[in-house]
Amino acid sequence: MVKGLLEGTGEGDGALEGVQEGEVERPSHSADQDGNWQINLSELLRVIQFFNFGGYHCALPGEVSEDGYIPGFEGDKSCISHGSDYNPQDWVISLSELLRLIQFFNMGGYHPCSDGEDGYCGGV
Ligand SMILES: [Ca+2]
Repeated sequence: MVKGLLEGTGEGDGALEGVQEGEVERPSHSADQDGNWQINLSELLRVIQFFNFGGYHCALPGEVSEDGYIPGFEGDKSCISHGSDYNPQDWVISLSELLRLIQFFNMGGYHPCSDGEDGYCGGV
């Protein structure tokens, strides 16, 4: 069965590269709560909140959260991490990670791009 799968996909490495470099439909940024490909002030302030709290964690069922996360490092971390937490992904929003989002805010928008350090590029 494994042999059949390998033969079916042809060159394994090529298939993987295709997925990484192709036009992958990327969902909007976690910080972009209304999904309009723009970071507005309230969305930016939310991530500044995570920054100020020294981390964030997943909101569990029953916990009230506008975006599925709760400020503060201590807590559940079984959900998908926030899009602003990528360098490194450590449940802490560093200053450089925050500045990245401020860049999107200042540029009036962002879009998916494979060249972006976080999978996005600034600008509409
Ligand atoms: Ca981080």
